[in-house]
Amino acid sequence: MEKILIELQQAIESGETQIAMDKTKEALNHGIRTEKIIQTAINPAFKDLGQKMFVGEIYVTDVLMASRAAHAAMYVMEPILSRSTGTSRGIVAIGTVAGDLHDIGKNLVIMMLQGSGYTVIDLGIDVPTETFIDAIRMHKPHVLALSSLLTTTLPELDNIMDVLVEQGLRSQVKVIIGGAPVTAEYAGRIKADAYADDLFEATEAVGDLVNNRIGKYTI
Ligand code: B1M
Repeated sequence: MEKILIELQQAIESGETQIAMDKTKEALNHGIRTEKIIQTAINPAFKDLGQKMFVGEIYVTDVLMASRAAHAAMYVMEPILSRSTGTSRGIVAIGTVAGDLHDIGKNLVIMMLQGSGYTVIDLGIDVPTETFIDAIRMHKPHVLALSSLLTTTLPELDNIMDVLVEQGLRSQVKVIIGGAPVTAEYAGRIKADAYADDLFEATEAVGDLVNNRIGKYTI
């Protein structure tokens, strides 16, 4: 079983889309759970790629190929992760902040939220603040979920919080933030309502926010 996950990780890292899809199907057919596939193959693949990218061993194009392969693996898991439970438990508007093109983690969070019964409005990547504001006015989400993967785009989170206050919208929506450089401390500093480290924590936190509960990941 572990061999399939190692092969899946290798296929993602080398950007082999078809093999990534085949290995994901094989893993699921062997009864390996989606959580294990994400934690044991997808996450380590990008940890490794990140390190190689950092030292200049690989290039952005290599990482783009790997991202395509990861999305292909996620596509295979999507029907399971996003299996709806019927009526909506709440509305979540989500996007990656302006200047940031990373969406693999955001897309995993979306699948998990949908699978947990939330209606998700995906605003995409490189989302300008005005688009988040328009989405709040138009869709009246219970939760605004903001993803940032770059230290250079972290200030966008703070900026969005300020604009929410300026526009008189802060009390109408709960805000959760996440992404590799985001910390609970930072979430507290910008007065977000919750912070999550991964898709599982994000889903638990959204449940707490929608139900006005204080939870493990609420601030
Ligand atoms: Co980029 N990149 N990248 N990159 N890239 C990082 C983030 C980096 C750490 C790599 C490195 O140098 N070691 C580094 C950032 C350094 C920093 O800011 N401190 C970096 C850089 C520098 C860059 C460029 C500037 C490179 C360049 O052009 N020279 C450039 C910037 C482009 C831009 O955004 N403007 C760039 C580009 C890219 C690609 C386009 C090639 C590609 C993204 C493709 C895509 O997303 N479609 C890419 C990738 C893939 C990475 C790494 C290797 C992997 C990120 C990833 O997808 N991880 C990354 C290194 C790393 O993280 N180790 C890196 C897998 C994913 C499942 O995890 O996204 O962390 P993650 O999501 C998790 C959690 O963070 C959390 O849950 C998710 C699932 O568990 N989470 C949330 C995420 N959002 C959440 C929201 C929530 C809650 C939880 O609530 C709202």
